[in-house]
Amino acid sequence: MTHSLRQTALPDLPPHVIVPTYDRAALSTGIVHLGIGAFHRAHQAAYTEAALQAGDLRWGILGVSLRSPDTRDALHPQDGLYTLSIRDAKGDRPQVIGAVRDVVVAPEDPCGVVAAMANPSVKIVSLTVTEKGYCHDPATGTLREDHPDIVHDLNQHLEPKSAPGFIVSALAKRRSAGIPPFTVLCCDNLPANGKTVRRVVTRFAELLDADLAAFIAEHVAFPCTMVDRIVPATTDDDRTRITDQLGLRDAWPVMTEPFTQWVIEDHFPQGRPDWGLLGAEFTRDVAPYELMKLRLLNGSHSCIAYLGYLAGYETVADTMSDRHFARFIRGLMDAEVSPVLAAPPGADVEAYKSALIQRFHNPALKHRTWQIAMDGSQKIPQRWLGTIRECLAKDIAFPRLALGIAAWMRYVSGTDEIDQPIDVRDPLADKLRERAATAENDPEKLAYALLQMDMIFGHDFIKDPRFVDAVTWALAGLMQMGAKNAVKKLAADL
Ligand code: CS2
Repeated sequence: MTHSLRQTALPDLPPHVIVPTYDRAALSTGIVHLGIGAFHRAHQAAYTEAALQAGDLRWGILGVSLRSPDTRDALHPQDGLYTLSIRDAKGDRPQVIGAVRDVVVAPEDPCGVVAAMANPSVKIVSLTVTEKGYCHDPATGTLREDHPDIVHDLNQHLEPKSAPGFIVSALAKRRSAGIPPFTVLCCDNLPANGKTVRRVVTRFAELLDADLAAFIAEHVAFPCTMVDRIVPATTDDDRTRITDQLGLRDAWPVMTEPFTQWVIEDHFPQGRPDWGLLGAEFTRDVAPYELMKLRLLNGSHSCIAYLGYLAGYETVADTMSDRHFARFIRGLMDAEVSPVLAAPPGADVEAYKSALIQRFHNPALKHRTWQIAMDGSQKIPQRWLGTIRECLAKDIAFPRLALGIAAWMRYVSGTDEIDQPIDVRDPLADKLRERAATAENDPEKLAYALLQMDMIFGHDFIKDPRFVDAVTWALAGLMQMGAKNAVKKLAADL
């Protein structure tokens, strides 16, 4: 029988596997991380691991799952250890990460989570709760005061459910105990993520207690970040392969690519780990890095997700191996995104785009189009609409982005091109499907029905006939000829 990965088994691992060499028993918890999914474990935890390896043991991580017990159930028996495997065509490069001291499940003990966040050793509360976890309106970036979790948390603020609820409750507890506030570090793909979270959190606090809100506005740091690493969901094949390589069973290893980037606004009044040891970059202004990443990487990803899914491709790499798709995506970057992108000073945008195309081709990553297609209503504004708004202002055509929106519309209608149901995961899925159903497969009606979703599109786009026409035209073409042919047609006009 294969034994499980755990602290006492580390000496049994093959020598090529990198393992924590610091004294894990001496770690203190300096970071509480909300939303301990695969992305955190492949990104921020790996940067923190480098600081721990260098001997700064103040930065152990307490992981919090806001919903499911799965990660805790997998990692708890493993003493928090898991394998991070960097994969490309050459194979796996496994490293066992020791930074996560423990994982707790918030709904099982919300007061316990608040208490842990209020512990004086905690200097940073970081978050990867996905776009929808902030309970905000994606078009405006403001708190949705009618969100059921927010309504709950305002009534029962000592036992919260939402990320803003936990942060405010823990900050209130620290304030009344005279403990300085932690830094709130958002690591999600939101526009101006630190500013957005500050807005959401202070508004939530304002609804509870005006003094507390003023305190947060004055004393809590919310640095902006740009995070980048492609991390597909772990598959059973990954589990089996890693267990074979380790000779120990890892219930939840995480797969990722060689590339990693983290650009951070350096504002941490309570200190931070030396994430620069793994190459994190510190800057005063994250905004241009974030725009470049959200619009080029994530914007392309979402096009690949909807169009690739409809074309019958399972993964990003499969989609990109269709040369028409590869040309289409490069065309999207060159002709629609780049011309309106304010790039970071000194950035080589051409090299960045070429590297992205290469990353998307990584055959070792089984990054499902369906995974990226999730939660489109929360992603579209920052990935596509900013670019389109600027294209409209400069009279630049955006047929590929219009086709991306059309594919999203088709996707959220819930039926694919061969009449099979689509498992649409989105907080607005029901609303989107209901609206789509009223359109009876008429492209004009469908475009109009969905563009009226002001939570996504705001109020301006629907009034601009250039936008409405471009999307309607793309949708009509998509419905008539299918995703593969629609992409092929646009791939030809570079
Ligand atoms: C992806 C991102 O699932 C998605 O929406 O676009 O998770 C993407 O892989 C990361 O942002 C890469 O840094």
